[in-house]
Amino acid sequence: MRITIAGAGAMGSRFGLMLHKGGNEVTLVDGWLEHVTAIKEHGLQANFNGEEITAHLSVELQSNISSEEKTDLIILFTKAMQLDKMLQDIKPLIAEHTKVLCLLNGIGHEDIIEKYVSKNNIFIGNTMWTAGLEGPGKAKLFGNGSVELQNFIPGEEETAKKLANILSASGLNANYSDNIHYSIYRKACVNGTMNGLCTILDTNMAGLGATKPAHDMVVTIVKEFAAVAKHEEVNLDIDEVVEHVETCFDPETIGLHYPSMYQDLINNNRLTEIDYINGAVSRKGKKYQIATPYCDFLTQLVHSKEELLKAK
Ligand code: NAD
Ligand code: AOT
Repeated sequence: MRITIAGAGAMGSRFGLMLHKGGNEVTLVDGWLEHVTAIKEHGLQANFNGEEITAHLSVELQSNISSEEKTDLIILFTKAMQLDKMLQDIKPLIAEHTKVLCLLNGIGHEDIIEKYVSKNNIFIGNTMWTAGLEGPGKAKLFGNGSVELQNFIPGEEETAKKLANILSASGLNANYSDNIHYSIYRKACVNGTMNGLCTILDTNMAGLGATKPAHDMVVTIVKEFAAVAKHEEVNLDIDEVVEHVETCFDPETIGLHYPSMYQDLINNNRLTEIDYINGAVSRKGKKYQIATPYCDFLTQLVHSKEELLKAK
């Protein structure tokens, strides 16, 4: 299967590497020149569960995509604010049969994807895998994860199940979901609590979980997400979601992970996805006349920190 990873940073590298090891013909596409050059020259290097490995993957700069290279499956793994430009740049890869799977964190990416891809070819989901980059061409990958995905419109269930099987055959532990909007909101609650709070408090998930106010903050934020989701006919089970979020505190599993927002702002001085997570809930709250004070405040705090650090 010809698979293109559109956005080959930390997560794109993980998925690209695992799908390549699983025997697929994988091409990484990215806009970061130093990263693309490093992979071209030395292969994708990774510390993969403690072992140093190198994978010689095909890689292209997104501004160099030509119209002859149609692909079977595109997995989108940009940061949310890079998604529209990526889709514009990879238009030549999209044939009539090309499936597009979006696994970004955050809510509402389908509004952008629909501008470039016919609805029957769009698949949406989320992932509990994690990843980090140590520098251009070098990924750090540890722990376990899973993927949930579904067809965007009815009628493509069998294809969605096949896609899940393709990912699972490479160890990505993917499952078809019959209620992906629930699953996306449930994962957004993980990011809506961990990402902003760890970034502001300068800690990893285990560190946040070890503080006394963590539980109350998690409950309050999850309730805000749930109130907004309810307006979209997604009825989150608040207690279950809080429990799910709090499993991430465990230092024996993924508690030592610094969320991608922390990696962006604190490690790399980059702008964050806050507007697509807590900021999205704040905007929806205003539209639906639901108060979301913790999401509003956390969004403002992260934006202030972006300004103070002159993030780009
Ligand atoms: P990433 O920032 O590592 O990669 C996204 C893009 O940014 C790539 O094009 C990459 O090349 C570029 N980039 C990365 N570091 C850069 C740097 N220092 N300078 C210039 N460009 C750079 O993003 P990611 O962490 O792989 O996340 C992709 C999506 O997956 C996001 O929506 C994220 O929220 C989500 N996600 C991330 C994780 C995680 O553990 N990292 C887990 C689950 C979901
Ligand atoms: C994460 N992390 O989603 C993944 O870093 O943005 C991120 C992210 C799975 C479980 C817990 C946190």
